[in-house]
Amino acid sequence: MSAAELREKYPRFHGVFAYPYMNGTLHAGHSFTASKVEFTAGFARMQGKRVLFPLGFHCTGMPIKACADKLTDDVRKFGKNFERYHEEEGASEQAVLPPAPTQETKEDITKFTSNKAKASAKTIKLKYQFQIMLALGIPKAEIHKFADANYWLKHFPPLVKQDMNNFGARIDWRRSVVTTDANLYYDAFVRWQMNRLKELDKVQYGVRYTVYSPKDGQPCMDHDRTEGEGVGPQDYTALKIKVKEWSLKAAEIIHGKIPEMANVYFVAATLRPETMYGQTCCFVGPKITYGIFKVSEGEYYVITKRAAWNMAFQGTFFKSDHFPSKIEELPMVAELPGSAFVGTLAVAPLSIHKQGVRILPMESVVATKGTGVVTSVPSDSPDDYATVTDLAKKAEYYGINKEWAELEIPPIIETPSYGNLTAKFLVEKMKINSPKDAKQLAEAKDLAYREGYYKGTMLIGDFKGQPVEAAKPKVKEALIKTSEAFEYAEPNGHVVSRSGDECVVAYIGQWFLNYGENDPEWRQQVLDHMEANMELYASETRHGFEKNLYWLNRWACARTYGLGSKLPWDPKFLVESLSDSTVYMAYYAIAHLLHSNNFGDQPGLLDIKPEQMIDEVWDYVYCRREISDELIKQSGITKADLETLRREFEYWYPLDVNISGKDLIPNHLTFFLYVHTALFPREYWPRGVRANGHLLLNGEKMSKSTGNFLTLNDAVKKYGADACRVALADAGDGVEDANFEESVANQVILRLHTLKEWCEEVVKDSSLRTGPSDNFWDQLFENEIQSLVHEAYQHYEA
Ligand code: ANZ
Repeated sequence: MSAAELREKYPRFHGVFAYPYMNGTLHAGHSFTASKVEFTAGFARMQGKRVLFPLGFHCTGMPIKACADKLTDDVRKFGKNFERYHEEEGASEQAVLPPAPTQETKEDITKFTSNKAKASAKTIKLKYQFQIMLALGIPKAEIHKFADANYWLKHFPPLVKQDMNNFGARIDWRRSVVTTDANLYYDAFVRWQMNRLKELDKVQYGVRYTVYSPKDGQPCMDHDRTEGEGVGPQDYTALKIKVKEWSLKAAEIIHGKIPEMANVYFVAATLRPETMYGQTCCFVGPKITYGIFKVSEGEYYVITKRAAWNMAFQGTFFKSDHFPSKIEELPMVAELPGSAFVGTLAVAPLSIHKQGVRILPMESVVATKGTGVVTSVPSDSPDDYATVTDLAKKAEYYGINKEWAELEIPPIIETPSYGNLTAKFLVEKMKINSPKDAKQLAEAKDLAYREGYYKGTMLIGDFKGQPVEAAKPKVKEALIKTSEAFEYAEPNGHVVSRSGDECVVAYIGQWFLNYGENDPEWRQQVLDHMEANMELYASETRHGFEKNLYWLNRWACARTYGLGSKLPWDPKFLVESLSDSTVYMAYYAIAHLLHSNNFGDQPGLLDIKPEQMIDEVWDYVYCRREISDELIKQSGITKADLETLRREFEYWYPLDVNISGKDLIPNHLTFFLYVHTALFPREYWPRGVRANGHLLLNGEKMSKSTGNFLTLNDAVKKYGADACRVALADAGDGVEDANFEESVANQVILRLHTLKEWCEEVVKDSSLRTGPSDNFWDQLFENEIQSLVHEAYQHYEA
């Protein structure tokens, strides 16, 4: 009998929710998602289906390791039981700690949700990791054990299991596993995936700009961040404007710090290299502090420290195998305020003003953007036009020579709407009177940029006559070729890693999964499958996927820091947490045959050892690829056992539904579809995804720091499993936010209680009729019940 026939004859249901991360126990949000699988699984069982609802424990990635490392520091600093920590520093913090998910003794969590606690809790930041562990309800004497990352893997899974059991979930725990090389079977499974993806050219290597944490010494992707989700690298052209003659003040300060013969450059970050012909001066923020950094014996850059720190990871000061770890390692030779540079004469590449342009002050320079050095093109930048006009008008006030701000402004770009001096046109038309009109200037800048880029034609230079869109990259390339500029990138927003580090952009070699536009066939395959064969329950989910498939690009799939499985062909890297979690649902199908506990150190039903699970065995089980006798012999697994593994997989696959919060559509759920289509035969591609909204608690956002927070353990203790289940079922069904109302849970307790009492009374009531139930009223009753059953059925099916 074929697998399809078997599934037909013995219908089954396989549903999962994204396995939870083991740095804590489950909160009500997890439980909400879990309840969707739980209810679907329950319904499937009542329909007579065989049901698989498994749950694994995700341990891959940075957070556990980062917390463990912080605890190691805390123990070193304060002692094993933190006895050297001075209470008074933390006394006020203790008073408003968030609720304690693993604190077995605490019954009443309402005090944490009082408004008073909320208001003050907002301001609290727990400084040390051991304090956070205390807040999680870990007894003080136990906390030092968590300095060993592996201890987390032992500690949390049993608690999660207990909580889910108390909740009444019908999970098949024989299928459980912890990820990473803590379970060697799972480790082999991950290696197999990565090997096959590489063979299929879905995993590639390349050098690129990536948001990076200097402290962690590795890329910092969305999931590794506490701030700056979605922020990526912004590319600039860094233009080298060479100093010809220092201002008196600057000359004084740098005297003796830079060799006489060295070239010093003001490095300006620009997005519009094509306008460089029109530079008339170069701006610095007078109150911003700049550093002068040594690039080589004869070359120095004037930029902000922040920009230098980014450049440090892009090959400017250090090689990629010697990245610095502390900002003090930057080769800074002098530090001075922008005001000191005013009047300096410097040569701006491509500018028509060959004799040089002046460094001038601009109040609106942003210290945290680019290099803090802004080259001025008043023909095309409204900000620049407004500033030079103002400088010329109030030269005396600014302490500059008027003519420094009055260099000729040449036309650079012809545009249909604004003529050939776009900035002048817009500033005058919009009646912008001062460089301080920030809002209007931003609007003008946007108009100027768009008109110039899409409709402009070059009036000057080597690419005269060409559209700006075409000329821009060519000018950039030419400037880089002559070493008058180089590429510079920085995060286009503030990014903080989970380890608390301010991130930069690094230019580094990386392994990545080639999702997105660079493999259009792969992307189309996912789209087609989704449109034709998947149940997505809500149009928002479909749109979410479509949008993300269009947008999502290469994904860095390896890291150097954290927990995980090693990349088989480059073992200094670990597979990152979203990349080892794309097809684990297939692992559940056979997990119990391989091992009988989370760590895989007790054998499963087939008594196979992890090292026997060679890549070809996984191929045989999952991909309908045959295996040679020789390889069977090499693996040492019998043909019969191989067949058992395959049969088990082919019965439980394809997966019926993967349920998760909608925030996982842009990453986990999309990766899940991509990798399934790459590795498995079409018959085994997923059949459904259900995305749900975030769960609110009593109508407000759940958050540990505000105290509006409920763990599964708390909820079940407080209301009992049944009332919790009803309240979760009542919370909501769609993609919009759902709401767990504690008052509903309370009411349910009451109703269930009343119902129970009523049942007991009726059973006890000896005055009621006995005998066959066949008269008219019996039939009416029967009919009423049937129609309710029918109605319920339809709701479950929807
Ligand atoms: C030359 C130029 C010509 C520019 C032109 C614009 C128009 P966004 O889009 O906001 O990123 N800039 C660079 N660093 C800056 C800083 N720290 N503070 C203020 N302005 C800064 O803006 C990028 C542009 O803003 C850059 O491109 C630079 O001016 C300026 F017709 O360079 B431009």
